Amino acid sequence: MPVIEDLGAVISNEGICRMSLRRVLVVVVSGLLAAVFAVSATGAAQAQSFLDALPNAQTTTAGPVSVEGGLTVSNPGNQSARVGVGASVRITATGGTAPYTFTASGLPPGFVISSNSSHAVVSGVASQAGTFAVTVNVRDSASPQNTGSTTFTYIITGGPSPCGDLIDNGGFEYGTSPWGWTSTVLGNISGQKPRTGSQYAWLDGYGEVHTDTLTQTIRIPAGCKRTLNYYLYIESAETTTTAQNDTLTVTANGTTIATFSNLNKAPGYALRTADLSAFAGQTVTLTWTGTENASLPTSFVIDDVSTS
Ligand SMILES: [Ca+2]
Ligand SMILES: [Ca+2]
Repeated sequence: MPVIEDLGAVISNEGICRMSLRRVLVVVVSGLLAAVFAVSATGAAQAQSFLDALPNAQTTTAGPVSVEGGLTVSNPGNQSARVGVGASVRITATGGTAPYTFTASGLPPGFVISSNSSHAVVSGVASQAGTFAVTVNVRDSASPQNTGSTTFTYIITGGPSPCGDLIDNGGFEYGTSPWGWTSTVLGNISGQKPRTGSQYAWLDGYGEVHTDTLTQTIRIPAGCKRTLNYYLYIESAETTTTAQNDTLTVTANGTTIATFSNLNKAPGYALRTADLSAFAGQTVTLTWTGTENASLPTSFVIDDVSTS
């Protein structure tokens, strides 16, 4: 019987194979044909009794891959992902009659199944930690229709996302580590005010030729599109409305991501942001460089640095 030979090639797990085209239930044990019953309520009960009577009880459990009419569904194995981080896995159907229709149940919150005629993708950004038993069902285009399914476990782990705030000590309240800075930039310096807490970074403000720097090196995980946030207060004695005599340049690994000057002076701290998405997967040194000319001081005051 060529049909059964075909089945023997695709079944590696014990269980019941429903062959709707042939109208029989085939019981396979250890990959070998063990019994055949009619497709009916009576036949199914007989098949179950047959399996229950086998000495090894586990043979009554169907395997992770079901087969009907030669339709098989790939099993991707158990999956894992983190809350807040995108993940995806592909499920493929073979045999039967394409195109196929896929549905899923038991997906982790935040995940969906999408499919084309030959395969499906379970993907999303998990919103909840836990262990989720996922079942993917597939129907083919035969008449009568064949169905198959596969099950796997999705383990979602919580905790802080690796895409969270990558800046350490962004408010400068916990000493100076891991910041790099030129002399007298960091601390509770008389003459300016912190935005929060008691510490901040103060670049320049001398009214003479002078350069101050502030740096921190961060590691941006692959796939994490981050934005750099910081609060900047620019105070200047410069009165020109056209000349950038004193400047602040912000760089990421030497690439300029923001520039300011005495022309941007304004009362109070203002939130500034810069796109770091191009640096995903890299170790990035962020540098604020303040440069003054020979007269009329400009202060660049920074507090509450973060990434989001
Ligand atoms: Ca602070
Ligand atoms: Ca100046």
